[in-house]
Amino acid sequence: MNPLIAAAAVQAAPGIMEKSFSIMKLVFLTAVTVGGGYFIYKKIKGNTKETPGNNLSKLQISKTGLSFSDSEYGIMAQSLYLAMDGPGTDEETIFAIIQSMRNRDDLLMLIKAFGIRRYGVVTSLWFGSDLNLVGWFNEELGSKDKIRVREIFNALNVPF
Ligand SMILES: [Ca+2]
Repeated sequence: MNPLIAAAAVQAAPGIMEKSFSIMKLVFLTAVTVGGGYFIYKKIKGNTKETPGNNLSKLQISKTGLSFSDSEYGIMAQSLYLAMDGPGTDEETIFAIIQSMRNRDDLLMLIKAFGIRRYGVVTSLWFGSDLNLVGWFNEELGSKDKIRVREIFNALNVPF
């Protein structure tokens, strides 16, 4: 090697090392920032999605104030499922049912009776995701109907 080029390379080496080190630092800091930001975003998003159906086993329902029998909640939950499953949405049935809930415990029982059901274009196959009633409403209803549902839920002290 030409001694002059070799000398230049030796001189340049620390600069190159320093440069690649600072690029690595930048990559690392970017990863930490983006990763951390995403984590916080998921945390906040997850919190705003906290709805009663998220943990069905934790639902505290007082059975003394219920307006319907267990099997009636089951029938209404099934009617909601049929109103939403497959193409289209039967909003009329959905609102008729949720508007007949007279108190918080009624609505929680309905959510519990609905449970977690597979939501997808082709249901009961591998596609889609397992959603509670709130999740199904969010998938099936337009924004105006969601506002109506939120009003009904919130009037019964149930988050939506
Ligand atoms: Ca549908």
